[in-house]
Amino acid sequence: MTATDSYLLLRAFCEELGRCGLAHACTSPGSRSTPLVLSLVREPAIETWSHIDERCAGFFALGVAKATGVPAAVACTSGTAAANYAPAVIEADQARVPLIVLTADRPPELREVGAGQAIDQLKLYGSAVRWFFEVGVDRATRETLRWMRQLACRAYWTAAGPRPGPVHLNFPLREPLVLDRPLPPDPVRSRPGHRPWVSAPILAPAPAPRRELPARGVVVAGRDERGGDVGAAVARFAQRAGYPLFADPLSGARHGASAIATYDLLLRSDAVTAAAAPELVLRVGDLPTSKPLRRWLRELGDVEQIVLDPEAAWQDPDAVTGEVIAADPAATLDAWPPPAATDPSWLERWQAADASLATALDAELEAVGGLNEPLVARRLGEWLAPDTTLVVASSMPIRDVEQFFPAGRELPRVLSNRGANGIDGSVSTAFGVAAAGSEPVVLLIGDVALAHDLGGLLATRRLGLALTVVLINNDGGGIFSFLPVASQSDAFEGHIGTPHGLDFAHAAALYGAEHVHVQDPRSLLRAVTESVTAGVTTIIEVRTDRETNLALHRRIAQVALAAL
Ligand SMILES: Cc1ncc(C[n+]2csc(CCOP(=O)(O)OP(=O)(O)O)c2C)c(N)n1
Ligand SMILES: [Mg+2]
Repeated sequence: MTATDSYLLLRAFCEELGRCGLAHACTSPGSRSTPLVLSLVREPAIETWSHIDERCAGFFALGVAKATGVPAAVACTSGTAAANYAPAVIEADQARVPLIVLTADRPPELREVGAGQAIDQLKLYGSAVRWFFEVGVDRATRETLRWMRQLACRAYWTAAGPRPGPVHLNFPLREPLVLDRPLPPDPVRSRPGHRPWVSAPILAPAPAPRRELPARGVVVAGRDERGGDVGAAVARFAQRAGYPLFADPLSGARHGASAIATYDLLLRSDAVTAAAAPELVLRVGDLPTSKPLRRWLRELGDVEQIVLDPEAAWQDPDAVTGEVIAADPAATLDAWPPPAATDPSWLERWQAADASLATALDAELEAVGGLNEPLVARRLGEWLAPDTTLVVASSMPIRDVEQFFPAGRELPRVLSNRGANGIDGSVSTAFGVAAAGSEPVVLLIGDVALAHDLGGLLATRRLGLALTVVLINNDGGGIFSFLPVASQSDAFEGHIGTPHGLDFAHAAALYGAEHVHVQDPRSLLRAVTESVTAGVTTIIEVRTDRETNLALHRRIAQVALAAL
């Protein structure tokens, strides 16, 4: 294997990735990966994004793939560099996001003999990948070049579906790692008309057979980030069927007359749940985060619960689902005839409760004055234009968005790493979303999550990307104040709450971003608008207090119950 062999094979490989539809790849610096990285950079169909930190690169590619629905690639050198992709690979697996991981490795003669930067990279990500392949060291012949083209297509189509996810190809590469002569033309001609060597398009699963619907059903819609027509179809169906719709903002279905935005608060009321038992629950997408919703589903007893999932994923921690329908959700819902016998009072009761709760909620949040965590989530839902993408970090931000976001057709697109619920990589994911399109991207994030992925901010200076970061800084993990561990005062603050006292203005300065403190809704709106219109990365910091936030959430729940 000479450098010419490596580069001939990798050029064919990258060309095929581009022909399949891959448009973005993240690279990280290193020596062993040189042929891989240079081949990606030299492929005209692929835009490359350079990252120093492979963990950031992994999450950035995840953001690109989420935003576009198309596989994105990452390429790095051997050793711990490859291990740094693990969190993003795991998230991609659980959230079903297509990712192509390309790691450079030492050739066989340099493994397990004390050579530098050599670790066991075979099946490094375990069962988190849809496919692992050790590429091997080969001469570039007509046969191996054809095979390389096929390999690229197989990696692409395996990542793309039918159940999207990560694939890992490990490339042993031998020195010399750079060319000392011009690369000859490929003896194998690529397919005419820019077609890939192999096409294996994912066909939508067939719509499921229809069946009779009861008068009183409920639709639950969870995370579906693929940007297709599922959310709109869910909202249409719920309206046609006269069913209340509990749609998490990540579902794209939180609109229409059936949408019950306050379901998280509503379902805490025993009075409501006792008086309004459904005959059927139809679920689409992942299970929403809301604990009251999950408890309600668990306690419904014999009520029939059906899950519509194109890949028949088992999303049912409480073992309440009676049927999983592996079908195209949008086509199935659109074809489903409404119930023969309807009961208009069923939906009306939910709508009335939702309306009175929304009024009580707004009154309570206004009465507090200034800014607080629920209000930030609610106002972002009202203010952000529908062409904006809101990336929401795990912990309280995603919970507040689910609980306090309004319902409406004009909501921004909402994305969040809820496959494995990590607080890692949020900044990088948001920059990846920004890289994939030209529309504004806003990130709602807590201080611990921001501290975790501060390095992700490097994308603004090095890659020229803009992100509006709305930072809820309660100096620690506010979520833990809600949990029983908060009573363990000997270790709580030091090891769970983890206040850090960081002044994020320094981080902004280091990475060439703007930083501003805001304390009232008007300044928040102004700062967000300015950052979005100017296309300047800005950390807009809202200071809150963990104890006050806990008390506010409890009060809101009480006020809500009283309003019912
Ligand atoms: C990678 C990772 N490490 C640890 C956790 C556990 N965890 C969940 S929430 C949280 C605290 C997050 O704090 P912050 O981002 O400030 O949000 P807040 O809770 O204050 O809303 C932690 C450490 C996790 N989910 N992911
Ligand atoms: Mg916090």
